[in-house]
Amino acid sequence: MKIGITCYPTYGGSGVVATELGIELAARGHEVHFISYAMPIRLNGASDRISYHEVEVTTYPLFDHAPYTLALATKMAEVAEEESLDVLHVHYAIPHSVSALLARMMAAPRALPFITTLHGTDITLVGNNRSYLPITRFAIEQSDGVTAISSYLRDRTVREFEIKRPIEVIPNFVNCDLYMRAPDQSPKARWTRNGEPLLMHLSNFRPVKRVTDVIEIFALIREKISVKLLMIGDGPDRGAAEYLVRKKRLSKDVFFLGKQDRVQELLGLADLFVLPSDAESFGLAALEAMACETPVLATNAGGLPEVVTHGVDGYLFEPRDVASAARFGLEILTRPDRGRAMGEMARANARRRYCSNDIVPMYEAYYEKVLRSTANAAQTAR
Ligand code: GMT
Repeated sequence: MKIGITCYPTYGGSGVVATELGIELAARGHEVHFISYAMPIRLNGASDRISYHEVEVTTYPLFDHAPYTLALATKMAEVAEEESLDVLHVHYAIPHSVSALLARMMAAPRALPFITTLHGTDITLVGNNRSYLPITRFAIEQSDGVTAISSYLRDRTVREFEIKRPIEVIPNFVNCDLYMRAPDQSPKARWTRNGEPLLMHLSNFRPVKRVTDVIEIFALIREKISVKLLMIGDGPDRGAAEYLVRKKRLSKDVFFLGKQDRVQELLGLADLFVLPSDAESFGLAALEAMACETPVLATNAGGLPEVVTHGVDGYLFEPRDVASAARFGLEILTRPDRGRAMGEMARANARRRYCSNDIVPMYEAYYEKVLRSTANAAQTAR
């Protein structure tokens, strides 16, 4: 198939999923065209079956806000025509599904079906805003196919947006051959001494991630044992987290690494991964850690209980309950045998339920289903 993919190319889970999907689809022989305003992170030079088409947004003094949605729609229609695309697959509903809808109309009478994958904040935060809700609902209903990355997100979308059309759950995935425990644990010595355990957090440091709670949890654990923390990623709340570290006099124990490309090499060194988000439709970073045999301490929020099994491959706690989180964390870190056993279960569960080898064929089958029903509908209309 010839597939056009649009996503936010910046540091966010939906962009990562879209990019990994494109890479996996290309490896399986499909031709993939990324259409976005910047090259997605993790994409550079991935495959010669992947092309990147940049959307240029022209500004004009009259425009307070450059109309990206329109420039994207135009680019989608152009690429579809020039590259004979079979299908467009947009990740994150706003505004991508609206652009795809316009592109489909521009391409007519040529068929250009589009699939929208819902990732989370497009529904739970942004889409729920009154100014976006009606158009998001409209574009979801108009999509030729809609998928959600967890049952939680599917159910919430149907309930809150009163969606009538079917939404298929195709969960996020991880490449289990790439994400695995580092056989050589020596790089850990860059941050730890004398076998100290290492905690890790990875996110885009947006308010919903509660990065200051990571520091609070770490501080409570640090009161009891000698331990270190790596904070990976960047975003609006990094400053608040760094300030809290200084205030709590933990600067020698906490390391902020900023954005990292090869996170699998770091996650495989951790003894515990911490994700205290207020909301999380899936929690891709938790899954990536699990594939690396790292047990997870996460909130009992959104889709996270679909990923982490409490007491088996990690622990779940109520959002903002940092005291319980620290207690669970200490249980793992003070009993390394228990931590290792949970880590092994984490990898086994990630492999069994969320390996790219099993999930990517679900997308292929879904594309084929959508293409078949579009072709049938066109035939009936003739
Ligand atoms: O979490 C974010 O701020 C980024 C956001 C995105 O769309 O880029 O992440 C969402 O999509 C990820 C990939 O499907 C999920 O793993 C995250 O759980 C989801 N974030 C939230 O629901 C807050």
